[in-house]
Amino acid sequence: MTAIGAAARPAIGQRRRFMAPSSLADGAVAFAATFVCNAAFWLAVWALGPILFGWHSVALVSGSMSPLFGVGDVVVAEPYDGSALAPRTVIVFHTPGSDRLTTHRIVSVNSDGSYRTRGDANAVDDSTPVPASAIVAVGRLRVPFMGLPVTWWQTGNYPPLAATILILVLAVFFRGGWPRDDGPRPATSRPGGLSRLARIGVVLAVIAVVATHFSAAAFAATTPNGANAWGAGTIFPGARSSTAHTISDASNGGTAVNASDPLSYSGDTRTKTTGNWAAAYSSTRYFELGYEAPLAAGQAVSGASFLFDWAAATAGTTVCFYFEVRKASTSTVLATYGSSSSPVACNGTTTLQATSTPIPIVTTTDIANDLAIRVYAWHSGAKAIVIDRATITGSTAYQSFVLYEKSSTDRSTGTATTTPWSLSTAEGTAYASAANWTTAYNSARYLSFTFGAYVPTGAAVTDVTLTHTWKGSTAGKNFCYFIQVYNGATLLGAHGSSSSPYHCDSTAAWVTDTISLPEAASVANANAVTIKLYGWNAASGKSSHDLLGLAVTYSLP
Ligand SMILES: [Ca+2]
Ligand SMILES: [Ca+2]
Repeated sequence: MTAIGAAARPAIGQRRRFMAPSSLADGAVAFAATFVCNAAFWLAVWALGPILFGWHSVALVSGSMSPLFGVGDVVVAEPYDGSALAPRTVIVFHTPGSDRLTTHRIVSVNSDGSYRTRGDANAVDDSTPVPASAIVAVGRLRVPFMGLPVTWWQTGNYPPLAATILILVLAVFFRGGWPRDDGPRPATSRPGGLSRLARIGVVLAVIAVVATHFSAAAFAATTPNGANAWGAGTIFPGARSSTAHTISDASNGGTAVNASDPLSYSGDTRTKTTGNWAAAYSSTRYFELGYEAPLAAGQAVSGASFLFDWAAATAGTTVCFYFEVRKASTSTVLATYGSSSSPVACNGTTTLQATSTPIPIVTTTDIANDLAIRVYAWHSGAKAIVIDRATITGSTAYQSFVLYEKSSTDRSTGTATTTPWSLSTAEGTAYASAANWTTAYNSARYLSFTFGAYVPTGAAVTDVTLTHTWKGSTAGKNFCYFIQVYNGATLLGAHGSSSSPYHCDSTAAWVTDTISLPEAASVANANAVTIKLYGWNAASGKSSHDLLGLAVTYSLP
């Protein structure tokens, strides 16, 4: 081995193949080369060694997990044993609809046991839930840079790959210092060590393995997908819920009265009037809607639009608006349509004006299932506005859909008032029958509730369940009811009867009934459920209905 600082001046007339540098430079070269060799060796051990024990080494070829994991990093992952995983765990899983694998982080656990995932750098969750059966491994260790040769190889980026190979070869070659011919050289660089030539051969062999076999085996099957939406594909079994927004109230025994959600349908003479707005735009005055989440996750959405029908409440004034699309769960602004200086529309009359504004930010059902719309309006007369409809429409590969509100917050005055849609949640804001019930069953007295259509064409429907939270008017006096289930005018089934009510309760406290509706377990029926509720009240009082939800369990291969 050429000792550092041991270079001797060659005899006069002796030719030298290499120009001998100074001792200091010679030592620097040896140090740098040794450092590169050792760093490469130990990184390789950490990145590849676990494979010998059945673990996985995953080269990241996208930045979807940055900043913690960068392109070219290797994630060393332990084989998945099927146990329950907690949010924030990094997992390697089969990409839905693809033979590729993805490395992303668990965001939450779905009710059906599947996992919602997201790349750390992505703004939204992955569109398709990940079932446990699709999980390959659980990330345990990050090894920086070791996957870079693979990413270069796979992306055809050969210059840095060639440069890296050259650097490694030179590092091995110069690891013992600057080569000289100033004396007899030992056969090995050190006792028991490899010759430089042999070490170069080893490095080239390792690189060849990494670039070919490694990318084809250990890494090729683990190519992450940086995208967060995989488009339409398998719909995993699961229950998706919606609530009734259409109410027809015949509790008085006469003509049924439309008592539907004022914000869900246009031209139905049912509107919501806000408070008084300011004459100019104010960032603290808005009307915000949160929407229900009735769609199966993981589907691509096209043609999403916000339908907003409104008018000034006072003649001779002008009202303008623009809006933000927000992620309901975090209130993060996803996109803004229009602005205070360039409104989406202005209306100078008290005649309802319909607007339909495309919201292309809604590209997946995951986004659609977590939506809020914040409408900023201003009114030249600082008066109220009237809203006839505020819904979202769109399409998946299987169907078109309409999203209805879950609740609305009116902050037109600068002070917020939140009003849940009465039937959307069981929180005490309830729908009360328009009239007092009679003390005995009367076939002309009923409430009718109709649900939206959200089950994809072709789905296998395995369960339909109605959840009904209700109470009577007076403690000590029974309120009784039974229901009939319709598809349009077609009676599908009944639960209870006038002689054998489905449920009677005299506590005047909230009661929740969970009613299985096997007669509605088809796509056609589940998409057209109307519940007709016949009631009678020993106190001759009203009834209150706090939640009327329909959960449909289905899957689609
Ligand atoms: Ca309306
Ligand atoms: Ca309620």
